[in-house]
Amino acid sequence: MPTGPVTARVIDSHTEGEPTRVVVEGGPELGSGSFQERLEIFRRDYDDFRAGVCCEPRGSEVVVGAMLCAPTDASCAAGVIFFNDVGYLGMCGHGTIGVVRTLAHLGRIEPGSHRIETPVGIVEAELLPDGAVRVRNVESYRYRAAVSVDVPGNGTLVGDIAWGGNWFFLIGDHSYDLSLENRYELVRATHAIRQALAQAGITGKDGAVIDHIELFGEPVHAENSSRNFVLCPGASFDRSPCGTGTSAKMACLYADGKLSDGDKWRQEGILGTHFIGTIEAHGESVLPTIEGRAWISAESTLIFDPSDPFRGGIGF
Ligand code: PYC
Repeated sequence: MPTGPVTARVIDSHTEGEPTRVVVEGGPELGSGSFQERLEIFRRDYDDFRAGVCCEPRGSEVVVGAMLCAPTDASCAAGVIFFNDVGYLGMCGHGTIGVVRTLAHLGRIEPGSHRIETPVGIVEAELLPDGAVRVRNVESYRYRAAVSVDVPGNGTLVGDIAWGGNWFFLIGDHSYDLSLENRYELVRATHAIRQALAQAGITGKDGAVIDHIELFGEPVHAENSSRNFVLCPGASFDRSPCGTGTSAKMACLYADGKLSDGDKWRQEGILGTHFIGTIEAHGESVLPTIEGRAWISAESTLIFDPSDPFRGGIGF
C-alpha cells in the first residue's frame, strides 16, 4: 500500500448475520469515470487497500467491503464497489442492505426509495419504515439448465448456471446435510465443485468464471421456501441467504415455470435467517426484489501504519 491512505473510517453492519464493512472516508481516489473504470483502478492500484480492509488482522475472510463513491448518475443516492478477502463482487444483495442501513445511520437518507450505482448496473433500494430494506436487484436469468459436472470424490452433480449480479452454479439434487455443524464439509465440497467447473471449462456467459456455488435443501423453519448454503469467492460461506444467490434461484424457478410475477420466495440461509424474494417477469429474465434486515455493529477508524508488515492484510 505504498501510495494509499493511512487511515480509513468504516462502519460495520451485518445483514441477517453476514457482515458488511462500508468505507465512508479515507478510501483511495478512484477518479470520476464509470464504475467499471473505477473498479479497474481499484484492482490495479489499490488492491492492497482491499485486502487491508477485509483480511486479517483488521477483518476476516467473511467480511464484505463496500467502498462508497460519488455516483456518475445524479439520480443515485450513492455509488458502491463491493469487494472481499480475495477480490471484487459485481453486486452484493446483503451488502446493499448494509450500505442502505449505513447511509441511514449517517443521516444521508430517509425511509423511501433510493438508487445505488454499482459496476453491474443501478439497483433500487427501499428503506422501509421498520428499518428493513428491499433491494430491486439487476436483471437476473438462467443461462444453462441441468449442466453435469464430474467432481473428484463427489461423483457427478447436476446444476443450473444463473446470473443474479454474480455467477452461480445452483444444485438442488445432492446428499449434503445443510446444517451449520456441517459447514466445514460444505465448504470442502463446494470448493471441489467450483474447481471441477473451472477444470471442465464450464463458465457463465462470455467465459465468466462461476465463483459462487449454491446448494439447496429443505428449510428448517416451515414458513420458509428452501434453505441454502452459498460458497463465496475464496473460502468463506455466506452467513445470510445471499441476495444475488436468491435472485439467481428465483430466475431458475421462473425459467422452470415454478415462480410467477408477485409470488413470494422465502430463502432461508445457513443461520436460519431469511430474505423475502419476489420477481417481476422481464421476457426470459426476471427483475428480483430481496428484502432483509441489517444492524449497525461498529464505527471505527482503520489504521494502516507504513511500518506494519501486515498493513495490506494477511493473504492466506
Ligand atoms: O448477498 O449477494 C449477496 C452476497 C454475495 C456474496 C456475499 N453475499
